[in-house]
Amino acid sequence: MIKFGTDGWRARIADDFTFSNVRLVAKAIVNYIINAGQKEKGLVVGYDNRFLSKEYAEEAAAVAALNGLDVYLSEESLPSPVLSFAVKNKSAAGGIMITASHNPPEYNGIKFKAEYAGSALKEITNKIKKELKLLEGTEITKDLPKTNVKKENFKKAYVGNLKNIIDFESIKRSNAKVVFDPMHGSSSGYLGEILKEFKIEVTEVNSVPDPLFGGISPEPLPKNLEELISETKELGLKSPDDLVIGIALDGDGDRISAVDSSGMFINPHNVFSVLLKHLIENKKWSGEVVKTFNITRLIDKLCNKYDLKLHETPIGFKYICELMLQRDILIGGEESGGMGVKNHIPERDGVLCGLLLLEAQAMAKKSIGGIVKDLYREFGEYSYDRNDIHIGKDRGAEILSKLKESPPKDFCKKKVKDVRNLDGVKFVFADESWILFRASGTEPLLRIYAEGKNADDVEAMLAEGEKLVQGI
Ligand code: G16
Repeated sequence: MIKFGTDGWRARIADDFTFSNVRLVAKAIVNYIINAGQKEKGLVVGYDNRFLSKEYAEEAAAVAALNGLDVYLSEESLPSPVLSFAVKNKSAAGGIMITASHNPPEYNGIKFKAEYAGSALKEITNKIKKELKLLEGTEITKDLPKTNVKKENFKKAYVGNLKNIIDFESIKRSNAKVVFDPMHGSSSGYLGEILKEFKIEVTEVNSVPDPLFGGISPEPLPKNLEELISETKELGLKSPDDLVIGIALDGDGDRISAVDSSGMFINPHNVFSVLLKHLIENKKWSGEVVKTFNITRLIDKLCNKYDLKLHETPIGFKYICELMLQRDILIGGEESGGMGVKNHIPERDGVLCGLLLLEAQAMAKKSIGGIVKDLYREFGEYSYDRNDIHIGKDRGAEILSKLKESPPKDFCKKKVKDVRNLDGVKFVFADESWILFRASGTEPLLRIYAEGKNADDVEAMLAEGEKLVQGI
């Protein structure tokens, strides 16, 4: 019943996600920490703005305190990367974050951030799963005393660190005008407040915490960003000479997408490409690059141009994190909008990436849309879209295994040049376009991702992909 997916455990509130199960998972994590000999380092606990997240966090904190750990519970809701940063800052054994991130409002979840301040790797979640198995049938007492849990504010230290990374003065001088959309999630009060501190003009939309997320899923996709798109466009018309940008973060602030002054959606592939160019050309940082299996070919082109080693991983930031722990990784990013950079934590961070985008615009003296157009001029256009189909887990697995066993020779009037199985099934075509079929690890969805040279090509591939899936 309790499964760790792409990042942590997620389940429907009051169905599987109950106080009793939260106590059980917290106890399994605590047992893992004790067995790892890290009890003395203590644990940090945080939560997002979802329904009962604060109460679930208090419960998890109480379980850890009862088992003799020093527990630091966040005073207020916070983005997941801020919780991860607190793990590093306090040299804690780990962090429990109550969040279901981008999932619909009826979900909640637990992400476990390990002592290195990033998502728990598979070997750790496997150990936690073993502990859970041992606890099977146990009921952890409710009404635990909450008095021996220390409340802390993790914001100051996190923001202080951002000031070491970001050149706020250059953003201020650039006449940046920002529209920020935290999607009613826990990054509200972060990006906006930080910018205001430096007197950078920012308008916030959807900033009031709402466990129903205004009726959408807090995933920064164009269909969920209507208000951000129209506000940014309006501001762009009013201030044609300024660097106007819209920035959206997901429900727990670890994913990003953006909008330019014309209302054009800047998807995570483009955000990743702009950041990579910025880190190399403007900040003069160096290192290797990691992309997940569903990221644009544009990253390959950029790495080739700058002579950077490129790694490719399955989907899930934990794979990028693993490489960040082992090697000198400059930047790692994924299609869902999770991106992390060096000199920080091995973790995706929407707040930091939003600030880096503003810095990129300031240093290039160009809007984000302008930077993306320059990239397209240099490397050709890359168009992208994704289609999520509601399909049960077993049916999804059956479809994927059929596609693996007998992939088509031709697809959408193109020859299939290569079939790749790093995560799901990917067909690659001679013109570099590709389509990927994969089961989500966070929701009961089959995702179809496609990249092509223009929007019509992508639309045709996605339509054909859906037909192929329905026919199996
Ligand atoms: C989670 C994971 C990400 C992953 C995303 C989508 O994001 O942490 O690494 O890219 O889900 O995964 P899937 O396609 O398996 O649903 P978040 O922001 O929800 O934690």
